[in-house]
Amino acid sequence: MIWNEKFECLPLKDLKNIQSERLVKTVEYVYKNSNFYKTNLEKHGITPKDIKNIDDIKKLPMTEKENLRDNYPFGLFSMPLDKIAEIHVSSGTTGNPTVVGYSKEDVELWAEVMARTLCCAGGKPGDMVQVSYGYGLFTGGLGVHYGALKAGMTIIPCSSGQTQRQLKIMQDFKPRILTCTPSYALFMVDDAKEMKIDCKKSSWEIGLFGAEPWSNAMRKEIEDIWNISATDIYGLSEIIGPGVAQECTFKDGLHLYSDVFYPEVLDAKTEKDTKEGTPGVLVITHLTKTGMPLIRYKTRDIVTIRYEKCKCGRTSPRISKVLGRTDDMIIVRGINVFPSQIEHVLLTIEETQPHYQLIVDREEGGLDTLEVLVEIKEEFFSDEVKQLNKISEKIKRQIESVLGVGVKVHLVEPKTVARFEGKAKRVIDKRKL
Ligand code: DLL
Repeated sequence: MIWNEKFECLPLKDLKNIQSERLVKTVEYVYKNSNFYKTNLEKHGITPKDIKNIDDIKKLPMTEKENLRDNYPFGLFSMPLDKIAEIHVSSGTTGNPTVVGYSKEDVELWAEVMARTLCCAGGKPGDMVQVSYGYGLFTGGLGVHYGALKAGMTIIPCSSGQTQRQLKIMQDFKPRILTCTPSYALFMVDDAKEMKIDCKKSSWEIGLFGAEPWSNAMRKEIEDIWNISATDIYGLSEIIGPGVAQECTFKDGLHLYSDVFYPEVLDAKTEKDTKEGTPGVLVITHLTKTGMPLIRYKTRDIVTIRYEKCKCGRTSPRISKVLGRTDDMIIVRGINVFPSQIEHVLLTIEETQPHYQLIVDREEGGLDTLEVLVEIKEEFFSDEVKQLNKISEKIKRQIESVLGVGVKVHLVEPKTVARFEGKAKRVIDKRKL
């Protein structure tokens, strides 16, 4: 089912007209309501009069994650705080996290794009949805929740964790749709076996899996184990959360709702449009948001884009699965982790050197593990296990409180972590993503 046929199947010419109209309005809006954008546009010698149609988007400066961080917490809001309806936070690099503000209309937009998303994956009103993304500052849980409510579905707001309870709910309530990270979909298998559940007989027919990179090989594994149609859902907090792009049942690229989020895929160096099908950085402009609209926001996700109409009838452009990042962010159990956050912690601990390496792996059950190798300073290195354990416990506690994800800390002797003359290779990712 197509939730909003009018907008999802717009003839391309009409789509372009709508994008043009909306871009003109958005630029006028941010110029009037956001000090950040007024200053930034003026700095680039641009006024709203210069923007007459969607092609003029190329005249506008980019917005970067640093702009959000430097204007922490509310500096990018285009609305007084008392008109903001909801705030979400995602992890940033060192220091401040990224804060996102939604107006009431933005929350309504979120529900709309997530209703489109759930139907795009094969859902329909009346379906029961098990929401196993985390509820809270992370956008996953609430995003799916709003969309399911709008689409007239029955919501089971499980949030993440308590796997055996999740599985009992699946058996007893028989939800048709499961939404969680792909690694959690695999992680649940061990518990299911313990509970003597025949995974192939699960009630789930459709899964919306995202928030972290995953491969087609992993899709096949999940589909075989759970007897489910596993689809890819993409989004990021800065744009809206989940609900930016979603695979339809043909699973041939993710439909990006370009009547509300205008995508560009640009060469990382030249910042010119890449050829269709050639990887580049996904840059997105909000066309209708009011709480915190962003102009040409660099997502740092690398994708390809195609504009041909899909067999499902939708005309929105399709992006590929995320192929990589232009920065060093890694995603561990659905949580965004920047190596610099760990470095920052290590610099505050007197017994350690800021020489470290992160080893990411995936256990057989699908759970990601993050191991931190840390060099200890010469003067603190000792043969006393108790002493070393105390230090590694301290490091573990501090890193975990910053990242919000469990880590294993492994102390190593001075001068044993590899040194790099150029760009340090801090992360060894052994997962087959
Ligand atoms: O992960 C929003 C989300 C929730 C998407 C639930 C899908 C499902 P953030 O925490 O801000 O938001 O992280 C955004 O996660 O820039 C990508 O690098 C990565 N990401 C999100 N979806 C996918 C996906 C949510 N399907 C960052 N494949 C993005 C690969 C993904 N990476």
